[in-house]
Amino acid sequence: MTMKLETPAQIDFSAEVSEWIEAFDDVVADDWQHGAELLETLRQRAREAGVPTPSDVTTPYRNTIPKHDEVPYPGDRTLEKRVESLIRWNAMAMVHGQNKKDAGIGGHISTYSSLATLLEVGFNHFFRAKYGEEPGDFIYFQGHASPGVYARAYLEGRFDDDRLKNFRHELRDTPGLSSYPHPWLMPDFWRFPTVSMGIGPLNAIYQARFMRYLENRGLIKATPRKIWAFVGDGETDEVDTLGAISLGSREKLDNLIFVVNCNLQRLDGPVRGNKRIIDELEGMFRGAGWNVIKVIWGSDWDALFERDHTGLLLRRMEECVDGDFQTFKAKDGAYLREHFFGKYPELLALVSDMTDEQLERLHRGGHDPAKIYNAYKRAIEHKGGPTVILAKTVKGYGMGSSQARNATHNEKKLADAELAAFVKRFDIPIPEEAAQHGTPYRPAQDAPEIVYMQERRRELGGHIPKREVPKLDFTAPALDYFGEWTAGSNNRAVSTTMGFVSILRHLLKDPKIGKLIVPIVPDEGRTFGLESAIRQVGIYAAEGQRYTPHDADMLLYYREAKDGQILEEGITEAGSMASFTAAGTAYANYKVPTIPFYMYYSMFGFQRIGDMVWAFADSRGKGFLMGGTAGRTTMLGEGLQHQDGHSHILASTVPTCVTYDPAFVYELAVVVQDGIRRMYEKGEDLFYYITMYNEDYAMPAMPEGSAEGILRGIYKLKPATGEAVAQLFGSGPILNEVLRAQEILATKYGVHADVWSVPSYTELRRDALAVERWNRLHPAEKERVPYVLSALGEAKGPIIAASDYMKALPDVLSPWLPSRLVTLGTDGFGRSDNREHLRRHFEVNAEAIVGATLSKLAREGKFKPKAAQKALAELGLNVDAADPARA
Ligand SMILES: Cc1ncc(C[n+]2csc(CCOP(=O)(O)OP(=O)(O)O)c2C)c(N)n1
Ligand SMILES: [Mg+2]
Repeated sequence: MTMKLETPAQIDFSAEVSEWIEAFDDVVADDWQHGAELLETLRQRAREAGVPTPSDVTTPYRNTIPKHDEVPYPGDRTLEKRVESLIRWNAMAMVHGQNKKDAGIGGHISTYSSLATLLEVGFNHFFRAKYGEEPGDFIYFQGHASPGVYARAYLEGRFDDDRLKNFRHELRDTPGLSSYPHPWLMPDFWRFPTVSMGIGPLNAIYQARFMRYLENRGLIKATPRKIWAFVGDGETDEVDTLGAISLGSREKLDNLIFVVNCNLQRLDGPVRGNKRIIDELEGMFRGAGWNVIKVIWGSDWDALFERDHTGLLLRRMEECVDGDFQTFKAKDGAYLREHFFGKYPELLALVSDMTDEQLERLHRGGHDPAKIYNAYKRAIEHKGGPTVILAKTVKGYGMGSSQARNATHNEKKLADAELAAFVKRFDIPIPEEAAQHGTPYRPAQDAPEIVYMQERRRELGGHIPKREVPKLDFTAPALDYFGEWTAGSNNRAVSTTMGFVSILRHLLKDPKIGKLIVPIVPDEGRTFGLESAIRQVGIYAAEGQRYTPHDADMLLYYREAKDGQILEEGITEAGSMASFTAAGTAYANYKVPTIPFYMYYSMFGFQRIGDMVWAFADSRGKGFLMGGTAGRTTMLGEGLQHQDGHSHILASTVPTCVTYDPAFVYELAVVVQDGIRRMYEKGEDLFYYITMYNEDYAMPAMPEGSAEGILRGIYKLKPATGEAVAQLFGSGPILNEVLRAQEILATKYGVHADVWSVPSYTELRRDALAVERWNRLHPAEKERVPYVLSALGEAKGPIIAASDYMKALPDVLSPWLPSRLVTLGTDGFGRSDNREHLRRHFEVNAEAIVGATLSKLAREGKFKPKAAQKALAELGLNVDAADPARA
């Protein structure tokens, strides 16, 4: 039976509501966290009772931490302000001075000016450089705020004047300062490259997760260490920035703190002119389960809020969008009075006793150390998940007429009058003339403010940022350790992928280095046959396995464990790459030389996450990228999107990436062994890209003495049975087509050719370029010979190179093989079909290789042209087919 309810308007709840509120206030007055718990419990109860309780993801446009819950600021505000002013000046002077000297050299001043207080509170009170013997907090700085980080290091005495003067002058005679955070360029300073927007925050999330992984696997001690990521509000436009935030809450990463510098602007103008970015981000982060702390208004607003009993001030704030807030900061106090407070007489009255200057100086929360301190304190104390601090700031803060202007991002120089005003405002004791030239200023090391800042850092364990690489203490397994894989497969048809997985399992079992291996997969473990490894070492799961897997009664069940070793990332190549980055830099960041093997669909590697690979290289990352299901014609069936014929070309663009395209398991074993040796035993800053295939064939035993050739990029695999008049190059599974072509050429056409395996065109080219450079710079010395030429020696005749990649790959050798090289490759879009048809289509099968050899010999007068033409027909080559490069 349904009862007719009275409409709420007819019931007067007010007395009851007051009672509830009073009771709630009592609880909160005692402990706000109890209040939060009470509300949560009530909400839960309501849900059980069927009362709809959609919870808000956004809250009013005010600070999350109310004034009465703040703790007093523990630092010396005067000295800290002094230090901050000096840093502001030096950061600006550095950029300004450099652009005056060298117009167009660039740099940014407005970003740091918005970020300064947020960083300084961290440097003075939070960022720990050490936790006992363990490394300290990790800080991902906004990349283009680096002048401020340099300026602080300068005050700390870490850089001298010469170094500062070489900001963006890295190619001068004294060491420079790189434009942005680059461990490659400043390996003892920067840890994390961040300036490609979105990469810093994404890497920070996976770094936090990797830290837990190392703790849960017992490789490092658990510490209260935090990862701080300073992120631009414009930077949150990048999918990379927000795309993985749910991982933070899912994995309960309370070691992770994002600070979003909400200066409401990006490069061109407002981030959300017509909305409020802070509201948007609050909703997203809270929805994703993060603890959100908004730091919107500075302390001087508190008094206004207190005096405003009607809530009108908040209402006025919520009427404004970011475009308005930006305008208020770009204009003066009089404008704010008229256009913000002036809308309502009550608000005008509220500020009637304040001067325009006072109104102009009403700070935003991100410029108020007390507000920031309280937010940071709550963030580090928060348990059970990550925290984001949304701090409202002013871009170009203190930069006079540039402040909060749309164009402020690209401001490099201030006008003379503005410089004078800046120096005056921040009380920098240098003459006007010096100010105009951007002269840095550093008080003596015994000046009270310098003593103070140094003492704060001493207290927190030392200077930050700092990157240190521990002394090497690693012995790589020797090649005979891989004997099972260099011995061949005994005619059993296997793929290089299967070979690799068994090598990986062997490494995982190793009593010494096994625990350091970090297998990473983006939901492709089964594609690569990793089921047995999943059973062997388990999938990492911070909470263990809270369910009984349906296949629990099977041998190879889906095993998740708290100390599981495999990082099963799900379908996120970007996330997997971020894990690869954390693991590949752990040798420096955690002093634990983990060896990541990231196995993925080669097509979804370099072309998908290329910028992250670049940052990985910049970070001096080590490890193995294993591009599986590679090769445009070897990956059958899947078609255009999956068939990779260019990852080796993309990989070749990364200076520290060593690439190999092994045809046989023994080649792969040799490469993996040498990779571990070079990266971890010798300490070379390299990483490896190795392609793996899913085509099964018998793996031969390693020919005696071929290791050097494999590693350098070429060796003779199968000499001709008669006198060779041509040379055939192959790599990956296409090498089998080359071997078949050798056979056809000899038996059908009486043409003898040597077969060469070329596991790395890229390494051969790099060697040849280096040799050539040396020759160019030493014209009076005996000429050196590139490895590819010395390996070829007297080998005669044209060279036909067939590849499962674009022709551009073998073509990298053409400068050294003039008029000899004919390249067959897989330019063009892939197709769904089987290997036989794909190789015919792309003209990389044995028949096409034979045809190309005869054709080239004919052109050289060594084979009858008509006979060559006839042979093409016999071989079934369709000479009128459309060019696959464009088909
Ligand atoms: C991937 C990428 N795209 C573009 C840029 C160029 N860029 C550098 S800073 C910037 C604006 C940044 O705005 P925001 O994140 O809000 O930082 P703010 O300077 O305002 O603190 C842009 C577009 C870049 N560095 N990386
Ligand atoms: Mg911004």
